[in-house]
Amino acid sequence: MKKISLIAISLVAVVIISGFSGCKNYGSQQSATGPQPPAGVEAQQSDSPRVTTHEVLIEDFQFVPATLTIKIGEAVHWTNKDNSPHKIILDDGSFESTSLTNNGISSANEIFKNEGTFTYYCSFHPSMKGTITVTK
Ligand SMILES: [Cu+2]
Repeated sequence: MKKISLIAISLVAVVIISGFSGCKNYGSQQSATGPQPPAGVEAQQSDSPRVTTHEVLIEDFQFVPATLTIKIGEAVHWTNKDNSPHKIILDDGSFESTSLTNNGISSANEIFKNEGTFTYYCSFHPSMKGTITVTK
């Protein structure tokens, strides 16, 4: 019994540690298999080798870049670099992140499945705004 719970605890620890170290490790592990992304796309940093992920940093109470154009099926990954927590909410209500804690530890990921212009803001600081345009 003790052994089983020890294994469970260490599994949880592995999940937490790999979560904290970001998605970059994932990408390097799976490079041997799966189709290669088309040349010229942005760095792969998502859970899936096939999803192109665009990075948005939250720095000095701003989204950097504040405007972004992506294609349907691509993901946006927000990383909080501020000491203050932030929380991303899409104006249309289709996505709401958790409260992203300080110092770049916490991040959020969203895959955009529909074409359109999506505006978002920080629920803690509504003057922080960003726009994602999704094209075919
Ligand atoms: Cu904020």
